[in-house]
Formats: sequence, C-alpha cells, structure tokens
Amino acid sequence: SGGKSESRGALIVLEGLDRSGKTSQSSKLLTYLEGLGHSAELWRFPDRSTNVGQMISMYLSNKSQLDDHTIHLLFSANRWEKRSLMETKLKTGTTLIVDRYSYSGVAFSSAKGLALEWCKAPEIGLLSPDLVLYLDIQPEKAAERGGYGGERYEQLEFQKKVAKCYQVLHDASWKIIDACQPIEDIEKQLQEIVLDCVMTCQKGKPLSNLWS
Ligand code: Z5A
Repeated sequence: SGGKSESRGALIVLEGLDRSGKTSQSSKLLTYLEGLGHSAELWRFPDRSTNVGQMISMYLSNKSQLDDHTIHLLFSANRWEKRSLMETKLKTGTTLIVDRYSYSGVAFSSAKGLALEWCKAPEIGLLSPDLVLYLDIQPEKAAERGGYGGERYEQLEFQKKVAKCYQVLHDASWKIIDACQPIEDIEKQLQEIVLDCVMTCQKGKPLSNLWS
C-alpha cells in the first residue's frame, strides 16, 4: 500500500470576508506545496472563465440584475460544472487550493435573507473539503485594507451580515485563523495545517460529499 497511484490530493478551501487575505495566502500556499514537490493547483470560485461564470461576473460588477435565488443557483452551478474535474484531479494526486467555495455561496445569499436550508440544498453532493481555512477578520478592519472596489457586495453593512452567516457554517473541517496577524505569520501557520492535511489525504482518507 501507499503506492503513488493510490494517494489522493487534498481539497483545501480558503474562506473569509472580502479583503481577509484569501487570494494572497492561496498563492503562497501553492508555492509552498510545489516547493515541497507536491502536485497542486490554485482554483477560485466564482470561476469567471465559463459561460455561467461570465453571468456571475456581470452581476457582481453591477452590469446585470438578477433575482437573489437566481444568482444563488448560478454560483452553485458554477461549482457543479467543475465537480467532475475536481474529483479527477484529487483522485490522481493533485491537491487543490480553492479560494472560496460553497460556504461563500451560503453565507452571502443567507445574508440577503434567503433561508439557510434553501441555500445549502443545491450544494449537496459537491465534494466536501478536507480542510476549510477561515481567515477571520472584523468587517471594519477588512474595510480599512485598501478600501473596497466597486463590486456589488463590497459594503461594510453587508459584510457584517455575511460574517454572522459564516459563523453558523463552522464544522470539524474548519480552522479559524486570525487574519489580522502579519502576512508572514499567517503564512507559517497555514503551511503547518495544510501539510498535515495533505499527509492525511495521502494516507487514504476517503473523499466525501457536502454536507456530511
Ligand atoms: N460570492 C457569492 O456570493 N457566492 C459564491 O458562491 C461565491 C462568491 C463563490 C466575488 O469574490 C464575490 O462573490 C465575493 C463573494 C461572492 N464578494 N464579496 N465580498 P472574489 O473572490 O472575486 O472577491 P473577494 O473574495 O472579495 O477577493 P479579494 O477582494 O481579492 O479579497 P481577498 O482575496 O480575501 O484578499 P487579498 O486580495 O489577499 O488581500 C486584500 C488586501 O489586503 C491586499 O491589499 C493585501 O495586500 C492586504 N492583506 C492581505 N493580508 C493581509 C494581512 N495579514 N495584513 C495586512 N494586509 C493584508
């Protein structure tokens, strides 16, 4: 046992408010894993490169208007269209570092007032992350970082609601990281947790589906 063909990659998700540092830390993690000789890729949701992703991008940049339920289902569809590729990559030994996933989907839509269970339903059956790194930052602190751009959700009052919605989604796969530490300190902390997760997956931890 332990042969190369049997070991799978890890599904590692970064979550957090806008400006919490997800993008910076994801790319550092990729460099770190590749440096150790692991096969790894950086993914992000929404994936704006697909047709569905382009509809989402138009919505986020306020170039189109969509009903709250409709955009929620598009975000979910954008994950579903990548599910089989995701499974193939993981099963052939590639670790995926994913910048936002189903938790963003549920947190942002439920922050608008949609029912939590309704928001979770279309995510059922997507692959369950082996690890969720939640970059924890107060919305006021996040807003101070370079200011928000012009995208739809980049407003302090809304981000406060999103922060509350994230809180009910925590489970055993989550690690809460203080995102107000210096970038290098967060980086070191994440490296340790991620390496541990990659090793556990290599040893044969089975893949599972949301939400279980
Ligand atoms: N959304 C949704 O509604 N439903 C869904 O299913 C999904 C998403 C998947 C698009 O996301 C929007 O879609 C998003 C959620 C919603 N809306 N909001 N808000 P996106 O991924 O395209 O955009 P974003 O998540 O808002 O990314 P971001 O602005 O790039 O933030 P970030 O990746 O977390 O942070 P960063 O770019 O790494 O860092 C931000 C700045 O802070 C930058 O200047 C850094 O240099 C600085 N920084 C980073 N770390 C630190 C530390 N530790 N100290 C000081 N300064 C720092």
